[in-house]
Order: sequence, then C-alpha cells, then structure tokens
Amino acid sequence: MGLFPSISKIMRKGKGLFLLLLCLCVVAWIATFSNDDTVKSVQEGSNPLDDRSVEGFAQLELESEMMQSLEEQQSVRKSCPEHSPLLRGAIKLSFDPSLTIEQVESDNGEVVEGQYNPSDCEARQSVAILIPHRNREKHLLYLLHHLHPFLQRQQLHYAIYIIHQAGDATFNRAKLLNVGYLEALKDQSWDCFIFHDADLVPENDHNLYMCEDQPKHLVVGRNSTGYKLRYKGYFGGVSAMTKEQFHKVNGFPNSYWGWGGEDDDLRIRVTLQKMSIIRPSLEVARYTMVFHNRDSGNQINEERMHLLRRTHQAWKTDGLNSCSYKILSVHRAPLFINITTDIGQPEIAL
Ligand code: UD2
Ligand code: MN
Repeated sequence: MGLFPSISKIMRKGKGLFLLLLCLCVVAWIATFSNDDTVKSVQEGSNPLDDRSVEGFAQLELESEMMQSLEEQQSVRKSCPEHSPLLRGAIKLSFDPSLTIEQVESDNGEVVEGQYNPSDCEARQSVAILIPHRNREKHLLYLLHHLHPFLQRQQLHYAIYIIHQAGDATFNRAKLLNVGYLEALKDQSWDCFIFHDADLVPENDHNLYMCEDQPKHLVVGRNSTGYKLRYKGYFGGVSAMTKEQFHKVNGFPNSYWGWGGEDDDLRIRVTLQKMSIIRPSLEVARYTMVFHNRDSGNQINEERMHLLRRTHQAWKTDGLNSCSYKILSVHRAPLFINITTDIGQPEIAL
C-alpha cells in the first residue's frame, strides 16, 4: 500500500507532465503550421502575381513585335519606287475596230469602279484623270484600253472620270473640266489632276502622269503635227496640275463655248500666278491622236481672241468660284466614273 500512493503520485505528476508536453507539442505544431501558412500565403500571394506579370510582359512583347512588323510592312508599302520597274518605254499602240468594252474590262480586273491602287506598294501620288466628253465612245474605248495598263505600270493610285456634257448646247471643254475637278474632290482629296482629251493616246509610259512643282504639259508632239510642239505657249491636249495649282488659278474659264482658246487661257492664268509650264522630253511626251473631224456642236469659238485679252482680269471671277452646273447622274462603271452634267448654255449667242 505504501508503494501505491507514491506510484499514483508519480503517475499523477507524469500525467500532468505528459499533458504539459502534449500542450507544448500542440502549440509548437500550431506555430509551425501557422508559420508555414504565412510563408505559403506570402508565396501564394506573390506567385500568381509574378506569373501574371510574366505573362503580361510576354504579351506586351508579342504585341510590340507585332506592331513593329506591321509598321515594317507598312513602311515596305510606304512608297512605290521613284522609277517604276514595270515601265516599258515606247509602246506599240493598237486600234482594233472590233475591240469591246467587255474585253477591256476583262484585261483590267484590278480596276474597281474606275479606280486602281497598287497592291504591293504605296503609290507616290493619287491622280484623277478627267476626260471631257460627248459623242466620242470609240475614242474613249481606245483610250481606256491603253490608259489603264499604262497607269498601272506607273504604279499610281488613280481614277478615270468621264465628264459627259448632256444636251445639245455648244460643247464647253473647259467648264466640263472644272466640273470634273469639283466633283472628283467630293470622292477624295486627289493630289494631282490630268486634263485629258478623249482622242489622245500616250505612246511612251515614261511620260509620267504625275504632278510636279509646276504645271506640266504632257503633249510635246503628236502624230498629226509631225511630233513637233505646235507653239511655245501651247498647253492643250493633256496637262497636269496639282489640286493646289489648279485652285490657285481659279481653274479653267467657264465662258469658252466651242472650239479653241480655253487652253491658252489656262496658260495665261498659270503665268499670272508666276508659275511656269514644264514639259517632259520630246522622245517621251508623244501621242497618237485618233483621227477625227470637227464635231458638230463644237464650232470654232470666234470670241476666243477677245476673251483671251481679258483673262488677266477675268480669271478672278470666271472659274472654279463661279462654275454653276447640275449633276444629272454619277454612274460608277467598272472602268470609269461617268458624271453626266448640265452646264447650261452660252450667255451671249455665238
Ligand atoms: C485641241 C486640243 C484640245 C483643245 C481643243 C480646243 C490638242 C491635242 N488638243 O483639240 O485640248 O484645246 O483643241 O478646244 O491640241 N470633245 C468631245 N465631244 C465633242 C467635242 C470635243 O468629247 O463633241 C472632247 C474630246 O475629249 C476631245 C476634246 O474635247 O478630245 C477636244 O476637242 P477636239 O478633239 O475636237 O479638238 P482638237 O483635236 O482640235
Ligand atoms: Mn482632238
């Protein structure tokens, strides 16, 4: 019995010690656990963020690389070469009487509603070709047949506008060209305008349909005049002016009805603005004019000498700023934009 109480005392003490140790273990375990947790939570808290930022950087890098390659592509597209590699020089022209518009359309599949833009480079200029027209369907067909491939070889962004005079009033080439300029600018801000007779076909694609810092006359010679410049100030047939140059001279006069004088008036306007007319070389600036007689409704303008004497004053009030007309229709055909206009009648009976 003497032994039992001491054993039971020890056991009681041991139990307490055991319980104490157990408590300490539990506390230590909880402490360790909670420490782990803290570390874990720090790790957990940082890892996903780190992952996200790594992913974010990779994404950003990818995007900036894509932007760079896009910019590079654009800069490759930026400008067509100064000298188009597609030019051929003197071209053999054909005037096949059996040619059809369908044939010309199928030869020029990349032209959409009269407009073309090179696919592999950025054209150096956007050019609107303006052709005054009435009753010259065959001439137009020959011209479209040659001009579309010609302009594409020059790697231009261009559109061909035909400005068709409605009715049977006397023809007015100059006013039609003013209408063409004003209407084409509603489509887009063209850099350059080419005023182009329907019957003149260029013979050499080095004759560039682009504008320069001075107005340019593109017809130095043509078959019907022995390929010689007709006279020093000659500015008829095909000429090129920038949007600004043409605006500066207030365009063509509206008051020349019938044949002649309007091209000389434009030359006077150009010189009054202290600009000069430039021309490509004779070898390049050559044209074939499809043979024609004088059209009915385009009789010689007997007033032209009188009108030319007043140009130095009249240019300010007779031109783009006074060009009144009605648009009867705008038809976007595959190879040209046809603008039919009513430009009225001559004020003074001729
Ligand atoms: C010269 C000029 C031309 C113009 C004209 C006098 C050249 C090469 N051309 O051309 O630019 O100055 O004299 O006005 O020097 N048209 C029609 N239907 C008509 C009448 C004319 O569509 O009924 C158009 C057509 O685009 C024609 C242009 O007007 O090419 C000039 O008329 P033209 O060919 O009868 O005059 P032309 O050859 O003497
Ligand atoms: Mn002609």
